[in-house]
Amino acid sequence: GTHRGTRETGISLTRYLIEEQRAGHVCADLRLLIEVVARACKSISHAVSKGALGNVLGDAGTDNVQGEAQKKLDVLSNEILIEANEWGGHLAALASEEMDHCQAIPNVYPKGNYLLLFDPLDGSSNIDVNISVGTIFSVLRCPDGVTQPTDEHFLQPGTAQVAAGYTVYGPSTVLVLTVGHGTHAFTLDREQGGFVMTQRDIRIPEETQEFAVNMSNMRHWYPPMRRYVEDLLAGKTGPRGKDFNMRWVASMVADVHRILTRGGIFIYPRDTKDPDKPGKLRLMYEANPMAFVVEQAGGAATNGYERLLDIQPSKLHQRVAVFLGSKNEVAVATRYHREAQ
Ligand code: AHM
Ligand code: MG
Repeated sequence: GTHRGTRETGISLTRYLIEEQRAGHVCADLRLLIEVVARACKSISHAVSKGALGNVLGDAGTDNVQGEAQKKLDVLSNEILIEANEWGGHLAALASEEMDHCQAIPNVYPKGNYLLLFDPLDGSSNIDVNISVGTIFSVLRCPDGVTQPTDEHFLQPGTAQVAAGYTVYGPSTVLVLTVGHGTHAFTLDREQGGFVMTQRDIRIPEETQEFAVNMSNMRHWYPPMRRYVEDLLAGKTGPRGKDFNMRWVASMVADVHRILTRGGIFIYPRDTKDPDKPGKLRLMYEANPMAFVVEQAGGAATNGYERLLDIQPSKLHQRVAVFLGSKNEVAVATRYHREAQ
């Protein structure tokens, strides 16, 4: 066969990970962990794509820890990820947006050195209308000497992530991954049953004329956020001197995937509707993994004031404001906020 250079696409996820191990970027355990997450995402992709035929649409009839109604597919995806990961020997514990506390690995299985966090099915309000949803995941190291990890051992800043990514279940299923050496995309080949690299070293354009935000919340926004978006809407003759287009899927994975592909800024700000909540999205399951992926693709991610990855979490289910995507546009949005301080 022909020899493929390591810079090419078309290689399997397995081969990419083995090459990363040879380069000293991942160890064998982390490689296996990522393979297991990818396998679980493949199962979730199958379940999602069956739709009404799989009897998986609709509500599960339960609430999660944040008091949100769970969809059947939220619960199923959570179970698939736990079942796939608990026996492999690479994890010390896992934590999910859908569970109150982290879950230790049962004693019948060997324990590994990593902590896995995930949002099993993000954007699940979109399931019943057949619009893209996704899985988001983040991997941390279990602190040295800790054999029974609890929630507090997960409270590490995003800079401590050793791997992160998401899988978007759209017209095709695409896994986007970083282990801290660039961001790469792998498309699920349904005939072969494996992920194949389709984009290597994704770069987010630094400039953009596209923003993503739920505009219906505008009246609840704080002044700097309102001023920033008003200036975007003012277009060519306004202070920004260019026209902006808007997109909002209401699935973070789909919105971030678009930004990774062609640039843009994704925003979920803090607002006055619920002044006690510092935003809607969760730092550990959504913001940090996406921030890692975006930074590794040359983009930026802040909470309007500081870099997301630098935030020291104080709670597992902590919420945060999110501004991420094209570097220069995130800098502008962050400047509006800092200047109003
Ligand atoms: P979820 O984790 O409960 O699915 O909520 C997160 C989702 C994001 O995917 C998306 O960006 C956002 O919620 C949409 O919120 P809204 O419905 O307020 O526009
Ligand atoms: Mg979510």
